[in-house]
Formats: sequence, C-alpha cells, structure tokens
Amino acid sequence: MAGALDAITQHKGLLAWLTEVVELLKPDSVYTCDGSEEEYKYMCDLLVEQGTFTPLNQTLRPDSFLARSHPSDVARVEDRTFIAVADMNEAGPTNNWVPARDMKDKMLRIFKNCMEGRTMYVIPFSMGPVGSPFSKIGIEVTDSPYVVVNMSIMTRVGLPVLEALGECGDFIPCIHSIGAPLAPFQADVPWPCERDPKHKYIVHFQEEPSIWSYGSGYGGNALLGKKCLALRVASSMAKKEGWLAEHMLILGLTSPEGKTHYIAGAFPSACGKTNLAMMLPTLPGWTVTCVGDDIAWMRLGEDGRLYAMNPETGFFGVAPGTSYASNPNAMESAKSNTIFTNTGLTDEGDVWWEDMGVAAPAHLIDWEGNDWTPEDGRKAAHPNSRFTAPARQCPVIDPKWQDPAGVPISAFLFGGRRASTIPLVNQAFDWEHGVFMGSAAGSETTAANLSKTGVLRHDPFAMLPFCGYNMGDYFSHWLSFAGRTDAEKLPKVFFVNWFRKDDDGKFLWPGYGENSRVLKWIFERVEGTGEAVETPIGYLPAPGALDLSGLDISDDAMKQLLAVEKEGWLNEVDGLSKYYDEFGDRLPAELRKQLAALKERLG
Ligand code: OXD
Ligand code: MN
Repeated sequence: MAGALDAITQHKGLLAWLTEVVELLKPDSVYTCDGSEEEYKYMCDLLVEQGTFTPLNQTLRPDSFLARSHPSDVARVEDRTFIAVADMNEAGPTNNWVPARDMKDKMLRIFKNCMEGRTMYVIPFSMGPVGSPFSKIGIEVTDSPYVVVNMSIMTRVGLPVLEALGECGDFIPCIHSIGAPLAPFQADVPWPCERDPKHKYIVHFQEEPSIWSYGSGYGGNALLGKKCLALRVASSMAKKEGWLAEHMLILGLTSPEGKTHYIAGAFPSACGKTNLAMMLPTLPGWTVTCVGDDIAWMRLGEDGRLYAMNPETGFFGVAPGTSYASNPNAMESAKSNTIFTNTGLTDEGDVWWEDMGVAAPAHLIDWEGNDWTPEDGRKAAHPNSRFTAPARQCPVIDPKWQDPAGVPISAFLFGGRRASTIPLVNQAFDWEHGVFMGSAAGSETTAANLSKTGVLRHDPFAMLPFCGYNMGDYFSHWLSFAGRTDAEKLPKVFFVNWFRKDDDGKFLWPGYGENSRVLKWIFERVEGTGEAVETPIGYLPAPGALDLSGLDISDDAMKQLLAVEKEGWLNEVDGLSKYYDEFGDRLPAELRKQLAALKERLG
C-alpha cells in the first residue's frame, strides 16, 4: 500500500498543499491511496471492523456491503451548498452565493483541527480516463474511509493518477471532513458526522478552484468528484474553456440495421435518468447501450460535431423503485462488488427496498437499524437509499464508454416530471429553440426533493443545483455553440415527458422500456426519415409516426399525449416569463425572443 505521499510524488505544489492541509486539520495519521484492489479490500475490512459496513451474504450478493448513515445525513444538502466568488453576480440568482474571502476565513476556522483522532486519506482521482487531455485531476483529502471506497468505484483513483499529474500538472484541491474529531479514548460511532444541519458546508471556491466540504459523509456532499467537481466546478471551467459539463445521461441507440446514434439527456433528479440510460427496449431489434447515467462532458471535435464522455466509472443510483421490471441492467450492475447505503437488510443477509419487485420479507432490519415487518407501515429503505456499483458491471455498458475522445452526440433530450400540458415528445425547430426548451425545463417535486410534492420547480437543463456560475451566462454559453460550428452538425434537440397523467391521476404512458418507441422516432428524425407535424411548440410525431406496434394504448391516451393545449401552454409562457425575470440583464435576449415567438405562434 502506498503510505507516505512524498515517497511517491515529486509534485512540489501538491506536497506543499498537503503540508498546509495537515497543519490545519491535524489528523493523527495520513494515508495516500494507491487505488489497488488490496487497498479496496483492506478499507472494506476496516469499515466492517468500525461497524460502518455490514458484509452481505457472500452467495447472494458477493463482495458487497451495507452502510447505514446517521438519519441527519441522508441526501445532498442544497441549502448548505455554496458558490464562493468575489462578486454575487457571478454566482447568479439560482445559487447560494457567499463572498469568497469571508467564506475562506470561515472554512479555515471550521476545519481547524477537525481531523484530530482520525486518519486523513489522500485520494488522487481522475474524472475521465487517466491522462486524457480532456480529463481533470482532483486530490480529495477525507477522514471518511466510506468516502474512499465509494470514490474507488465512482472515479479512477490512485498511483496512475499521480503519474499522470507528474511534477507540475494541475489538480483541483478537494478537502472533505465529516466534522467529527475524536478525543483520546473517545469511542467512535458507525456513521460519525456533524449532526447540526446548519453546520454543514459544501463550498466551491470557483476562482481558485477548490472544494471544501464539511459535516456530511453522504453522496454528492462527500464524493467530491461527482456533483462538486464534475458539475459545479467543471461547468465554470467549461464556460471559460469553451466546452460543456452537463447533468446528462449518455446512451447509444442502435437500430435493427445496426446503425448507432448517441443521445444525451438532461433530467432533474428523480426522473428516471439511470433507467433510461441503460434501458431494455421493448421494440424488437433495437438496443440501448450505456455510456453514463449522470454526467456528460462535451466538446466540439475536429469534425465540428459534439463529443461526450462520462467522467465517472460507477453508478450512484437510487435503490427504491429499481427492479428487474424497471431497470434490469441496474439490478445486474449491483449484483456484486456493490456498496448499498440505507437500504433494508434481510435475515438472509441481502438488501431489500420498496418496489424492488420482490415481495417484502416477513422481517428485516430497516435503514435505521431497527426491526421491521411489512405491517409496520414505515419504509424499510430510505427513499434516497443508494447503490454504488461499478459501471463495468453493467451488461449493456457501451464499448466506447472509456474512449478518451468520447462519442458523437446526435440528439439531446430535455425533460422533467410533468403531469399535464407537456407532450410525450416534441422537437425543437433549431438550436436556439432547443436552448430555449432546455431553459424552460422543470419538474414537479417528489418526496425525494424533500419539499412540497407536486409543485413545479424550474430546473433549467436539470442544472439548477449544479450550475457553478450565473445561469444567465450559462444560457448564453449554450447559445454560443451555434456560432462555433455548422448548425447542422449540432445535435437535434427534443423535449420528452414520460410522466403525463390523465384526469384520474393515472400515468398515460407506460414508460421504461416502452420509451424506446419515442427514441426510435428521435433516431428517425436524426436520420431525416421520421414524419412530423409542425405545431406552435415544435415538431410533433405525425399521425402513425410513433411505432406503437404491440402496445396496448388507447387512441384517446395517444391523443392526450400528443396534444398541444393552448391554455396550458399560455400558462407555461407566463410562468417562464416570470422565471426569466430573476436573471435580469444576464438573460440572453434570444431567450426572450424565443418566448415571445412561442406566445405569438400560440395565437
Ligand atoms: C443524483 C442527483 O444523485 O442528481 O444524481 O441528485
Ligand atoms: Mn444526478
């Protein structure tokens, strides 16, 4: 195992930074991760010894573990997530802005001695293939071994990253602490963390850049490569450097004739991105392969097309609702070598969650560690319980998923959870109209958002919690791509809505694998063969253009799914106009123009 860092890197900047960090955090010891299999195993054993991990039944769920977090630490904390820059206008109205200098002073106070009694792990990680010119290297220091093993699944970790960094390469410093120092002889708990929600901080110093995260050991708050680096920090870098860092899945869609188009899709959290990314099409002969389920980094290639890569190496998927019916490939991905967090634990030593497609066992241990029976009426798994599974285990992982050049994108999907008005699928007239569609995206809130359910939350490009700079400038950045390449080389843009309901509150569209019917039409539109009708909101499938063969759906349901309802759309226009006001003069004039044109077309 690696041990002392100065034995394995000559990078002066990195060594100097680590010396400063150790001085500030005062860990008992420092350990540098080499990324080896032995190290992963050693860390899992340590987590078992510390009571954080319960090993699962080796036959039922080989080399897998269950962790239960503290009930105060179960999800990303958007209200404690900050963009720290000098000028509030650079953070914009959608972010929690804090003045960088004051926040740095505060962080220096809060982090002081916070690792006392603990080991500090140094995790060199690469987002994107190690050594690719498009990848970014981060160094995360953390006092959480749980973070170390999760990062090992989600990113590329270890000595090859230090080699790629060389003696003077750039890296993004990421400081993470659970905020629970241990006094001498103080007993530890299975999930140590800061318990006071108001004392957690996820801070992005965008001008440096660096990431400082304090108080939470859970998911995107603590695995700093994911939302913090690959989205918030990377989106700012992408704006400056002329590329895109997006909250998007990437899938390959192959026709029965063997032709493949890659599609990238932005959907807010809890809209089935992981399901779509690795879906099993119901249409005979069509296949979907998965490049990524959460994040896409995209650049223009020399041929003028947009190429996307997935900077991650794992899935951090929501467990409840995942089943062999809804997402067989996710179930297969999480069959072994997987870390489960906050699911139920069966008496046989396997995991269980609501809507897993397996009958509830007569007894289990729930996510809080208590006895549970179905009669109790409470959830066995936390609604935001997760599986951390290696992407390489996905049966439909795309052969190019690690290609440093990425895959060429033919179409973008935007969407959200919308019970009314928004049709099943709708194609933008051109790039500018497509950017307008992305800016208009939103979703009705679910329990997973921890807020009132059924309320529309605007979530432009599904980037509301993840855009690291002024969202108005972000819209301009998207619009600018029209001037960077030939318009016909840019992806075609579509808006989809799998969640439309009838008057009785029932879903009109079956979703899941049946979404392949919509993907087929999109494929055909890209190829120039799909039939469409022009409507005030965009191109909709012409009658008969959607392949509904073998699907039991009424004409009336299809009529509702493809209707353009004037009243509803005029309401959308009003709502969006008010939302746009928030961006003041940073809103590009083009978007107001698009909004006015839509209103006019609606008549
Ligand atoms: C996620 C999210 O966990 O978007 O991917 O919340
Ligand atoms: Mn996400």
